[in-house]
Amino acid sequence: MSTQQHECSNAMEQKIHEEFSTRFGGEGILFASAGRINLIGEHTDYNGGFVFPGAIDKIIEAEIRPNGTDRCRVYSVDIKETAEFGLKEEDAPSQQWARYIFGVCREVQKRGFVVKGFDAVFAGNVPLGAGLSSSAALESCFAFAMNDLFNDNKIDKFELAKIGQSTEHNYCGVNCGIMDQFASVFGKKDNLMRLDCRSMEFEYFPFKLDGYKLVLVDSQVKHELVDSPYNKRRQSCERVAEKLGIETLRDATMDDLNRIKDEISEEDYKRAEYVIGEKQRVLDVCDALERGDYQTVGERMYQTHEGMSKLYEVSCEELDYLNDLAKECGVTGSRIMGGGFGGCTINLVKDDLYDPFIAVVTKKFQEKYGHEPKIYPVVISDGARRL
Ligand code: GAF
Repeated sequence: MSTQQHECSNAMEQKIHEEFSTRFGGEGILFASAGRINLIGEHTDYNGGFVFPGAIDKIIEAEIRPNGTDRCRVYSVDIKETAEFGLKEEDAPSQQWARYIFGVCREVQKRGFVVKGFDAVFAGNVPLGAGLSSSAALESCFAFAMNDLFNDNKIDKFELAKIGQSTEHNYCGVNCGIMDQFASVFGKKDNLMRLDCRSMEFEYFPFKLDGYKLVLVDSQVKHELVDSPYNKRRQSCERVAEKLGIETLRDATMDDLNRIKDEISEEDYKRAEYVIGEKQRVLDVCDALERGDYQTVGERMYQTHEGMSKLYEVSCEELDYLNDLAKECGVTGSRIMGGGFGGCTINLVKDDLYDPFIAVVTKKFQEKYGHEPKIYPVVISDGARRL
């Protein structure tokens, strides 16, 4: 962890603890979980394909203590709001942020595990709406805590990730795949993870870039997946898979798709074409990384951007502009990251190009859109944990 991050997290812990002792007296136990990046493999998770994420040093921390009742009292330091709720289905809180926590509690209970009343204070430094999965970080932090505090850690880690995913489906209106919660739960310092979202097998890839850096450039166009076209993208893929008589697009080839071209809409065709290409790109990037072939990694990243922009149509003007700037500066690879509709580009930049690239992108973006993009160097870190 960098010194800066450590100080920041200490300041956050201190603030959390002050609020906890003022509101509830005494102290609780600290838990944390992380946001994530994804090197490549977008919108492949719910299609049974591969993803290649890692947890990052942007985290959510929560201080939690069982309170001996059947009610939960939670204070958000960042939003400066309290939510109080019971643990039955009809007790859902009205605030969206609190529904993530309530949903986690309910999903733990639905699986036959225990949740009792607790008091909690939490804060985070995962930028909201930037495509870094602040919601998965929140879900994983509380899922991990409920497992630790009330269930002797009997719930396995995949189930913790699924608890977060089901929370999105059942309490937040987003029909997401498993990538974000998986990354947030399984994240390991200095390692990316290649996950096969059909078999759920995964392997850690030590993340060492020789002569290159990864950096996120945040357009600050807020991405909001709730009630978004995200769910529509997923429906397109499911329609095509159904037409092909397969479970997911993992098993589809371009030949298969072309066979049914006349029976599906032009839009569904484009969505499936993107997914079929993206499945292969993840595998190509993993192989290329092992050979130290950053040129190929970068090319695939640009191809993903093109596909997400033109075929999957989840980009926006600002992100396309950031991608163009990266290309103009000679950046090795750049693409929109995460679900889309705003947020960040992820950029693979040669060490000696890093400073000039950041200077150009900051200046030109500011000139065009009236505000600077935010820059986040990527530090691959641990996922959910008790501190
Ligand atoms: C969002 C979703 F939550 C993930 O499941 C994944 O589909 C991603 O968009 C796109 O790759 O982050």
